[in-house]
Amino acid sequence: MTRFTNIQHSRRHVLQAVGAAAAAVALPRFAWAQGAYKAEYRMSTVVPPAFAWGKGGEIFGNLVRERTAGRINIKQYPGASLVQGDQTRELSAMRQGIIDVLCGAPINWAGTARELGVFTLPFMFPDHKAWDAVTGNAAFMAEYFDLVRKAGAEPLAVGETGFRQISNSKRPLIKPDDLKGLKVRVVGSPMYGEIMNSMGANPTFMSWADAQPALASGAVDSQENPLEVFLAARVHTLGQRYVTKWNYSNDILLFGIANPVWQSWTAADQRIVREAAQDAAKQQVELVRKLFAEDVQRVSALGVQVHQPTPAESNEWQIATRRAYARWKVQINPGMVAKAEEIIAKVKRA
Ligand code: X2X
Repeated sequence: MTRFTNIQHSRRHVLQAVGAAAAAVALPRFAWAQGAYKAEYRMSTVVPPAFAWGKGGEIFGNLVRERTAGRINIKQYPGASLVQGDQTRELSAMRQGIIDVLCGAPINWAGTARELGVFTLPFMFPDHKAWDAVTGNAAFMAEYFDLVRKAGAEPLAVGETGFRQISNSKRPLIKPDDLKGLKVRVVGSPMYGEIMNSMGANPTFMSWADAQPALASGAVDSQENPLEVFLAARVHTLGQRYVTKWNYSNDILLFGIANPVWQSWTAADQRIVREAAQDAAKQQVELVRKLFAEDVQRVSALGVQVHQPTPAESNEWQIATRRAYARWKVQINPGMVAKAEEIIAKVKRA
């Protein structure tokens, strides 16, 4: 045996010994951790409870507090304030222990866990029926939830952030060419940037906190968000006069708990928290859908011109984004996107 392998050998021995010692102390510490609940569990939401999305977080926190008699106290931090407003850092902050509870859109975490973006491809879902078929497919969601666990969180339930619609200060957007030269604020998802680029727009990546002053000052001309966000944030007061309700992307709202926090709770509490998230998600989806049904009327009443594309126009938008779709399907998760496509095709045929 050479000297070199000898050293390797003894090093392995030392590592084994250290490992065994760690395991010996880990067991009682883990048992202790099960009883050690924190006084407060921090939940990040990008927007506050005046928005359906933030409301979902509020309902969840309240249900958990009531049903655990205050044992689990979830405090909501809206405005993504735990990450200084930079919503793209939510998932990495959760991994670092800064955030305990997620109630957010995976599109914001594209830089940390791109594979979670399977719901956000352009014009993937023709309607809510298709969206429901995918998010309600047990096998599909089991696979997705495994990805969430690998990303560091126990997934509990899925709400809906809402179909995203584009607005701008300059002109009605009827066909892809109309986007040429517009400065469009998008969230920190490179895919959204590419979608805008493919139609000749100039995308800029910005947090929601930065987007509002940028719209107000005219530094950007355009943004895209569900109309319930447009209404709650009063985006029409930021110079946005034209809306196209093109339904181009509809992310889930993921309710999840950081893995180590999840493991520190008793099985009984885990069950309570999971059910609370499912109940909150159900209420949140109902709220988003109710707001979706009335949004054209409410946005129009503010003096904003709302365009609802005809099927032929929708087809044009879809064609313009087809390459971006194909490229990002491969980069996000080709297998899962293909499964979603199959589920959607079946719904369309039915
Ligand atoms: O920043 C946005 O546009 C928002 C609120 O929709 C997201 O967090 C993705």
